[in-house]
Amino acid sequence: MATRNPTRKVVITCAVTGAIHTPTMSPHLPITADEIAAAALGAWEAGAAIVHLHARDPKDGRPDQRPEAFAPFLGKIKQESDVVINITTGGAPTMTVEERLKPCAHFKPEVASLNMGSMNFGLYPMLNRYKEFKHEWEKPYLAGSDDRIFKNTFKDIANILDTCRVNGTRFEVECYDIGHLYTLRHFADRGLIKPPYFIQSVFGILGGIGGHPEDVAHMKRTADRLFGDEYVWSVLGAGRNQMPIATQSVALGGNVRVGLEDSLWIGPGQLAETNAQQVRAARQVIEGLGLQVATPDEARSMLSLKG
Ligand code: KMH
Ligand code: ZN
Repeated sequence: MATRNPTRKVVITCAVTGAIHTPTMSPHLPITADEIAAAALGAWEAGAAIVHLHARDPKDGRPDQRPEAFAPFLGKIKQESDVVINITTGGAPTMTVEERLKPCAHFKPEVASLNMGSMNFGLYPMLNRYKEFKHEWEKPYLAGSDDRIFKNTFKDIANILDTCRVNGTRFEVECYDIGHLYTLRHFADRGLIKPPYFIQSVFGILGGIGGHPEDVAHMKRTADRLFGDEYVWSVLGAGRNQMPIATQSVALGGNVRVGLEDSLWIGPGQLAETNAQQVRAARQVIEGLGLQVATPDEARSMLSLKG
């Protein structure tokens, strides 16, 4: 990956709601289709080239992977913007891979996420921060992560690749640890995924690599060694890691992902009220370093998307 290019554009991805945080944790978490559409459009207006999307059940905010749950906000976002649509195939760690694949198979987006390994995904430490939960499902969902595996076997990964790539969908390759880079190399060597690889390195999930600057540097060094100039690097830092890691990535030649899926915060003890706020904060970092944010079409060309 070329690191010193003063004219390069930086791609901001915004993951607007996800499946990690629950409604009790923030009144600003987008839940309904209208809220998800407004969050995605606000992020695009603020400078995000890509929006990474999950759906939720509007009744209680639980993760919902039915294509019918995605349809209303996808329609609106496509009608009102040219932002790149990225649909999750991770869904929630409680879902089967078959369930997780449905919206990508149905909507054939430009980008889909692809999680590169089975892992522990520790949400249970968050339990202690809340005395009461708004909805019944939240507590067992968080507590259950103590004994739950986010399942992404080699067969699952091949299944997701095969199902989505026939539609021209390309992948946001989510790497939560160094081993996941080697798994990507394996699938690239099998010819199931083609460059440029869009590597989304995930830092600070309990069960994956930490959020220390050395972790970020090690991830990048390893990706450089395995993929040379055939990859586009992006990072996401969970929770309080979000902006420090975004800053490190931009300084090292990378791209950034922000959004309420990854962090509910805009500063210490201060909840982000919108996704756009986090996009603006990332943009400030990028422009502060003398760089520019990529438009959706520039991101399409950098990532060889179908458009
Ligand atoms: N929630 C993130 C840590 C997915 O949707 O496929 C990773 C993610 C997974 O976005
Ligand atoms: Zn996601």
